[in-house]
Amino acid sequence: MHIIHRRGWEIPERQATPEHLAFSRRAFLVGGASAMALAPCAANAQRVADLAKLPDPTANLYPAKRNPKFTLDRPITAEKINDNYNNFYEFGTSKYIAEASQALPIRPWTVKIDGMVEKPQEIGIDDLIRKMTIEERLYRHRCVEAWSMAIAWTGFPLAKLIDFARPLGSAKFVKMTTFMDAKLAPGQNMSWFPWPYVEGLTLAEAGNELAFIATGCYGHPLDKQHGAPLRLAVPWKYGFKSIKSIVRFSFVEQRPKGYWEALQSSEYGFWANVNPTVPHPRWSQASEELIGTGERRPTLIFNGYGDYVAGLYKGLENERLWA
Ligand SMILES: Nc1nc2c(c(=O)[nH]1)N[C@H]1C(S)=C(S)[C@@H](COP(=O)(O)O)O[C@H]1N2
Ligand SMILES: [Mo]
Repeated sequence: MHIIHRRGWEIPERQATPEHLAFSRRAFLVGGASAMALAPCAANAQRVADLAKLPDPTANLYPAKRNPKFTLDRPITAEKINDNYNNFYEFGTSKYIAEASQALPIRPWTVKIDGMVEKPQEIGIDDLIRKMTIEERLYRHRCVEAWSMAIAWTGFPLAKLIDFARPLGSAKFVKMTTFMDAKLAPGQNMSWFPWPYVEGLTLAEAGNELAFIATGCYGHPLDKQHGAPLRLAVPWKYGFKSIKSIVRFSFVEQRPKGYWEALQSSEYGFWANVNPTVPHPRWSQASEELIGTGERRPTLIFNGYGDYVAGLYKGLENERLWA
């Protein structure tokens, strides 16, 4: 049966509203026993830590120099807590997918760059990382479920990857896609979810200096549960925009439909910007719980990053900009 394992840092049920809950009944009816098999099991933190220590060909690049421009208004979330509280539906709908996600092989890992580009190409992750200069940045992360963390990411600006991709003038959006392998990722057998996970940004958003490709966190290569070997970090948007374990960047003319938008467009749209005054249809977005400390804080518009990004949305007042 579905057993809830709660630890000290977890948010009480009444405050945590899973992104997918509207589907749980349908999921139950469609998925039956297989959905039950995905019920959370307690992550074995030690085993996860040991697996994460396997050699990584880019390990000598870490820790990278911290970029002092990106500061926090709160302490960094303890790594142990962050490592054991994740959203990664490919490995199940609970927060305890850390152990299951270790099944993902992250080498070799090929990134495909295609669509409206001068020349479509494929590049191995280690070649890609070594073409970039990686740096550390401290970013806030605000999940649409009203919890937040503060993370030391390492990586490079998405703008650098776009320079490398050389998109054509006709490209308007970058569409990113996660790996697809239902044999490795049991969540991908849940056929009512729109696999593979996809997210998109306008090229203006993607070129903003905050849009970051994380290849590491907490001073070492990325852990699998965080979306190794490369994931997006767009801290002014709700967490679901920050797609994990990316295998493809496509430059396209049409606005891509993201995973959550495809699942439930009445709750999740394309822009997904953070705004405390616009509630999610099923709960308030006014405040957030800091995972690890239990502190509750008011949520800030654009998650506090308005100075960087508010200008991107001028003239789009008729769009649904907020989750
Ligand atoms: N491929 C993929 N990317 C994903 C998700 C997912 O389920 N699959 N979940 C998103 C959501 S809802 C959040 S809040 C963040 C969580 O990132 P974290 O586990 O590193 O905190 O990842 C985002 N990226
Ligand atoms: Mo999220």
